[in-house]
Amino acid sequence: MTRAEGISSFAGLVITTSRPPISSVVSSFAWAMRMKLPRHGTIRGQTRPAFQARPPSIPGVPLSASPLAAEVRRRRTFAIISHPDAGKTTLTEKLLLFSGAIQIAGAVKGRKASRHATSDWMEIEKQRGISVASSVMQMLYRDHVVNLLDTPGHKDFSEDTYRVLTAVDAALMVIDAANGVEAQTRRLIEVCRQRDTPIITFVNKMDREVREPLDILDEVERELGMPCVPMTWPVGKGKAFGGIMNLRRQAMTVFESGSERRPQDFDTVPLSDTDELRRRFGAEYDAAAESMELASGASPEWDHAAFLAARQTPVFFGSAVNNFGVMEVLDALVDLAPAPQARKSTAVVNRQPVERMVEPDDTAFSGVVFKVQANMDPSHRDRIAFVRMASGKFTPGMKLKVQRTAKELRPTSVVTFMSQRREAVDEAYAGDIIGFTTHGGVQLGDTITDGSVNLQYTGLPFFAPELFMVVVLKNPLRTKQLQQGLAQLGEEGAIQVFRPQIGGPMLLGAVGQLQFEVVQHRLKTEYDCDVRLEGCPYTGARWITADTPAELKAFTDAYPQRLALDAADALAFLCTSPYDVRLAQERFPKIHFHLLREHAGLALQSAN
Ligand SMILES: Nc1nc2c(ncn2[C@@H]2O[C@H](COP(=O)(O)OP(=O)(O)OP(=O)(O)O)[C@@H](O)[C@H]2O)c(=O)[nH]1
Ligand SMILES: [Mg+2]
Repeated sequence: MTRAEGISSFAGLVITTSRPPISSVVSSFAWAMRMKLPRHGTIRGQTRPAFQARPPSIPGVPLSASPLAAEVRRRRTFAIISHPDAGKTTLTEKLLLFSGAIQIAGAVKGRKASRHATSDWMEIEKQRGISVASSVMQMLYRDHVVNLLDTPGHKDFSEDTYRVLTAVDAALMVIDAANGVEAQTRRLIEVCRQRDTPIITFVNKMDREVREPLDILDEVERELGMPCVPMTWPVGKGKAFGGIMNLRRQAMTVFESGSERRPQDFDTVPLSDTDELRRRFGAEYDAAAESMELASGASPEWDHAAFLAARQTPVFFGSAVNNFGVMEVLDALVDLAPAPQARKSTAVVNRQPVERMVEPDDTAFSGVVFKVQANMDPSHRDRIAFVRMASGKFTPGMKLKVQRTAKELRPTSVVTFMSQRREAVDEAYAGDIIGFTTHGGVQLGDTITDGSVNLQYTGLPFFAPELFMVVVLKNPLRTKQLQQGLAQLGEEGAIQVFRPQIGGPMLLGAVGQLQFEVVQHRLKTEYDCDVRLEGCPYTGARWITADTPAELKAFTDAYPQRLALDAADALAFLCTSPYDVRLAQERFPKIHFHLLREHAGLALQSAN
């Protein structure tokens, strides 16, 4: 295929594809799914606490359903989100510990630590003590299958976090009690709100000198735009942190520091025993009881349906590093968070796109690739495609199909994850995340089915990068390895890789500066390629489509120096200033300039 044919066939593909109206960058995440309002499940207690042990059933899934529905009902899939350093990875580790999935929790920071956090497995994460990529973990807890996704907080890696949010049914938002709602948390809240993702709030680091709980609650409420319902309430903070009052169990759990403790090791005192509480915690107890009274008076009663519709958030307090207040969150995830819901897909019938809701207990297997990760296991050196299942049942040996290319897949080993530890899957259902080895042919955003249905999920975004660097290889003999490394890291979405049409060195495009550092580091450690990154004049890119091949050709002939193909072979126009784009638009009014690319260029948003 010639270059011109490649471009026009790409353009043709886009034109025949329907695209949802996307009005803003953020709204593009509001992919298929909108939470269905449950018909039941509202819990209203007569007196506080209004939080009861278990909702009568999981809304949205009838109780009398098939074995498939029963499996769906016991699944919970959620992401842990927040600004950097609020304690997501620490909390993840403690959730894994309490569910029995790991024996000893690793520490996030500290180069001396012999054990690192399970979810921070990359070399660079261990060195810096930050999460660079999302990780997926599955655990069993109280007969429920809990799929947990730890996300990176740093804004430079936010594309990964946004992709994860398309794959979950609920979010656990971690707030650093000293800092309140920080900038990146605010952005993530916005994404959750666009998709009506239910949010559970955990206020962390109560063992530090932090802000007043009422103050934090007020801020969360304002930023979230939804009422908070406290489920636990702290007594004191920092050195005087006494513990948390559990409004559900009507007991106070007494704080003790240390990361070795299990939930049963903490002392408890009934809330009715006020004399004892006053004796042990003095003025701190009185102040806490008073502020709790105020908070309860100001917040609405617990309403499960409102929570599922993202109109209310339950709030928990604790100290993740001290294993404190964590069990309450794990129980809430099982008791309150929704089971997998129906997802909107598009099927092409008579060349026309038709919307269809796919129920999680539909028998046909379907799912979306929301993450690709190379070199998770140094001894394997392979690439894993992560699929969030939306419907059906997976069993080993099953044939799968990539909807975009209609190619068949016969994955030999399909796994679930304990971070980098993989276990063979016996069976998996909607909500589960399964991974299979890919040797190319699978892209981020691909819909995978068992071949019995014709549908496509959309909603996985790629943003036009704003930072660009040229890659210069220090040792030219490593060219092949560099090409392989860049192809694989580009496919992962770790960075965007552009091949200029006129040839010359590859360009890297990023949303944040740290992405460059990570890619440089990974090229060296994973592909043995020493590279230098040099500045270049580009400050933006727009993906290009046209209605006819002739129009596209006129444009590409006019700007041969400015065109590049990305990892999905989508054509992009590189610009050195916003005026560039405006000028090009004025010259070629029929060309479409897109700020967002969706999966494989199947749908694009026009720049205004
Ligand atoms: N004092 C105190 N420190 C905590 C607590 N929880 C976490 N930390 C510390 O906060 C730091 C950041 O914790 P992480 O779990 O790495 O935070 P994160 O949200 O995963 O950070 P990113 O992945 O980089 O966004 C670490 O040094 C933790 O030990 C807590 O309850 N109390
Ligand atoms: Mg982390």
